[in-house]
Amino acid sequence: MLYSRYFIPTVKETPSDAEVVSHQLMLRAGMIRKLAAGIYNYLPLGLRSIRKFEAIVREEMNRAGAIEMLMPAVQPAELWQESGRWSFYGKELLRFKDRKDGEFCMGPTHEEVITDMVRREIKSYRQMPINFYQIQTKFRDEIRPRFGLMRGREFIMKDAYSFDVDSTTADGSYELMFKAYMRIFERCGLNFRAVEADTGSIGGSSSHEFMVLADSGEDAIVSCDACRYAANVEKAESRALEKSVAEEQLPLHKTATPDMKTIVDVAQFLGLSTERTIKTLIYSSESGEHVMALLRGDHELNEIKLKNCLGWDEISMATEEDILTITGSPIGFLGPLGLLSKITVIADLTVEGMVNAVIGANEKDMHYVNANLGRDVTPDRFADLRNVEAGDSCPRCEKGKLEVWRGIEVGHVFKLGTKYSKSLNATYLDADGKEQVIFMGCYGIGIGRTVAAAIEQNHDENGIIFPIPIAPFHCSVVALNTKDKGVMAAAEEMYFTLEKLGLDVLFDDRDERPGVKFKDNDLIGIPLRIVVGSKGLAEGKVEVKIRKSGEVLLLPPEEAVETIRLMVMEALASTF
Ligand code: 9G3
Repeated sequence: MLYSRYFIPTVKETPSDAEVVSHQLMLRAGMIRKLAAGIYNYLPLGLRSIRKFEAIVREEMNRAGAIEMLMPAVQPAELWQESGRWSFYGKELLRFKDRKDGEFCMGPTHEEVITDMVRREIKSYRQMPINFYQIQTKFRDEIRPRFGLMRGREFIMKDAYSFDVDSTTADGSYELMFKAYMRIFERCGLNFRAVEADTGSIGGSSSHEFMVLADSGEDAIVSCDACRYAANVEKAESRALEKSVAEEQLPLHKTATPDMKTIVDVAQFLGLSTERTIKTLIYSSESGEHVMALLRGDHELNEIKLKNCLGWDEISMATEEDILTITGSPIGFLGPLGLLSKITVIADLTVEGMVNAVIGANEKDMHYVNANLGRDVTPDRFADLRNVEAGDSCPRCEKGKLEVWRGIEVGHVFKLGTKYSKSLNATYLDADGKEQVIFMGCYGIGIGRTVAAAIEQNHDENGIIFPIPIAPFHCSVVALNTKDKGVMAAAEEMYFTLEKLGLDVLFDDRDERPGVKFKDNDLIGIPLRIVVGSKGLAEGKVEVKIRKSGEVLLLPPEEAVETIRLMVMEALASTF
């Protein structure tokens, strides 16, 4: 491709409303341009990278036996009413009416659509397992779209759906997709983790998220430094911390803690560490149920774990008036003593081992010291309620320690079970002619988000450093002075030779100063570069520059071509 005939509107200054590096660089490199909040034009350079990643996804999905199709972006409300999700989702589901006043939505995902197709076409056990996938535009009306393609409202997703006769073969389909995802993200040269994840509102029995590690990631994940355990913090299991030294239980004693509302104030006031305190939180369900959660003062409640252990759909902190009604106490002095008959009390596993703890007395400005669960109050149950922290021991191998990372979710795979096949009555006849419900799985990859995540992980102060497999071009050929016929002839010769070898080459034939060309080529992140200049040519040499390492090789043109070809082929060889 000739740079002078292409369209790469690079920009020097960093856009003010771009908060993360990938958003800044994708704008500056002329890869995307915003049309509206969370809605982007994919400019030519951005589209080339998106298409490269899609090709890798297609290759691995096809290799796993999935079959590509394409579903509509516009979906009829009736299907969502059948699945019960039309009323479940709020403003995030973009709804509209057609000319006949029919209700539709812009598809945020396609469980209903694919299940509707399958319930009409798949009627026998002989037709399964089968897995359909598409690469298609989705719309989710996020409240706060930001970070460019990382959290857009309209975005490209690869979504796949597997259909099986039972949960065992469904597990097999899940495993196939899991392995395909590992290959996809490895082939892109990304540093990622597959982590156990919460299934969220989608339902189903289990799920894994694929997280690209990056400090700008919105998710927190943990991984064990000894075994392969890794989980989203939302789901990561924590162990009861070793019991505090066995000390004798002292008599319960109520003490004044004037205006000491926070755990830290109370602990400081009493000259104790927050580890000796128990914090009391009250949560409510949408249906008006309440629960009291007890945690060690220095731990954080994981609301998803609390919601899951209660089996609630939604969860929120109780209002001040609810708290006053239930406990008679203002916030900051809450505790379970004397309230067992009024509210369910669930304590985190670590609280069980605490001795002589400080806890709210359900009275303004009063706390108990030397509270001992089991003696002074017995919670209704103990559960894993807290967020794991770095340094916690691994819940799987016991000897490893957990490390916390920030991650960008680029993929999510779910075991759906019969959640959609039941509500949409997608059944099949088994070998005995008996009607059975189909078992499903669903598997998503954010296409644009993965390209953005790759940039988050691969950039420096000069711009993007594309991994070769998803680079818009493998190599650029920069002619230093386009006025010099010898230089242009040699540069064109290398450009055509590399193109004929099947490489994607950007020939920077612009009549621009070398500095401008180098800055642009650094910014747009082309991984390899050949620089042709009259001085070098006089010595029969050209420069090969490797963007990632900054290494510069001085080689004869033929050798330069061969070196580049080998580097690209090596990077593209799918390592499986
Ligand atoms: C909606 C809206 C937003 C949503 C959903 C539905 C997320 C929704 C979960 C999934 C699960 C999997 C197939 C590909 C992989 C992910 N946000 N989810 O169902 F109506 Cl507005 O999409 N779907």
